[in-house]
Amino acid sequence: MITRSLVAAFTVAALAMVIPHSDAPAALAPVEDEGAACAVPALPDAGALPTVATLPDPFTRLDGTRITATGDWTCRREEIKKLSEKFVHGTKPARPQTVTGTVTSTNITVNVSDQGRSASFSASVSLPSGTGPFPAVVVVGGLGADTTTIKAAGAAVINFDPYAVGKEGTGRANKQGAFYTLYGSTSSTGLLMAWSWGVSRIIDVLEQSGGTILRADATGVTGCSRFGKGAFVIGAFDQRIALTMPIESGTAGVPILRGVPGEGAQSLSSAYSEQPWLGDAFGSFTGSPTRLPIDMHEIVAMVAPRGLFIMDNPHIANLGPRSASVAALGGAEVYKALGAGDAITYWSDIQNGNHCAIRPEWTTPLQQTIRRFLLRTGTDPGTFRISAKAAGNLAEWRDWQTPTLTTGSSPSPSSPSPSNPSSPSPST
Ligand code: MCU
Repeated sequence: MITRSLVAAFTVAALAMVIPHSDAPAALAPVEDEGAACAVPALPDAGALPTVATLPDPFTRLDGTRITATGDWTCRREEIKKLSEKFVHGTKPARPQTVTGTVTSTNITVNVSDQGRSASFSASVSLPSGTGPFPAVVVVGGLGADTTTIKAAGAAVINFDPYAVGKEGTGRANKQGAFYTLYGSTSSTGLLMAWSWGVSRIIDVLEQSGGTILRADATGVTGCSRFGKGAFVIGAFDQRIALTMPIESGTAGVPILRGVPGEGAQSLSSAYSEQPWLGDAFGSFTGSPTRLPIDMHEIVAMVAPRGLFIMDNPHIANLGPRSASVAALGGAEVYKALGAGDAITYWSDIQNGNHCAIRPEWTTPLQQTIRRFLLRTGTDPGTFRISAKAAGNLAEWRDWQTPTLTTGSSPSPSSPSPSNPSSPSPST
């Protein structure tokens, strides 16, 4: 089956071959996965992985060569995506055979079917004042998101109940929710990726709706705690999402997996067994994250060059805020290499230590990132405001340096073409 995203990726590739990057049309529609057409080599076997104490080099391909051009990132990112699916999160299936639905000023419905199985879910909508169509922020799970500021900045709120797509409280062999209705209750895909799939289907419906109420090309996502883990994965795995804003996500969210044991954060085995958030395959790595050929700085990098605003809490060691700062700093190296160093913000410099509190320190950067990446009326640069209480040191975690990439694509068998970063460029 040739999926829509595959077709779109080929279209992007074909256009990019004839249109130099700088002249590419700004309005080229983003796709869920720009690298879907990349030829990714065979992934390593779980049993044959070397132990590597430091963070894997995001710029080194599976074949051992390093990328040299910005356009190479599309296919390197695809490798990271596949590694994450195999070892950490579980597979995100391509868009199902049928996606239909409706968008009104109060509600979005989504109907999906694939291979004879069908499911539906819905999300409520709350519009800001003014005249649409509006950009929208998907609020996952309703916890800790400053919806007053989001709406005051001019974005609608889509209240997404992730449990409709992937329920908590089930065993790994009995997963429930719309995702598992389609792909089976024994699917090895974890809840976070199921939630990601659900939000991607909401965006499919926004696209089909013609964007008269909510714009399909200006979607953000946020959520706190377990829903921050979700917001992170949702933003990483759909390149149509223009702004990703995880809050206090904790273990299995932003923090580097390799840093969690030393920091005394919620242990990997605790997070793995508390809920099936991560994929089943992660079960063999809870005691040995150093065997993983990937770490969360690369999930940060998957968001690049799109808007990313990571909010964290240095007052709760259980959340792994030091390890989260290392993930952000490591992922920011990819942002820098792509010329988008100011599209990422990490902010843990906050007073109130209550988990998922609405915080005054985040009001202004929240407004600024929404204006820049969703309304596209602002240019405020992102910033790193790391609390001294939980400041990680990237230098202790890496033995690679950040390359200076040439613009465009280097000749490489795994690069189909120069890619056109269809998400907003840092200067827009
Ligand atoms: C930080 O996210 C989780 C944490 O991983 C869990 O151990 C705890 O039970 O719940 C947190 C959360 O989602 O709080 C609302």
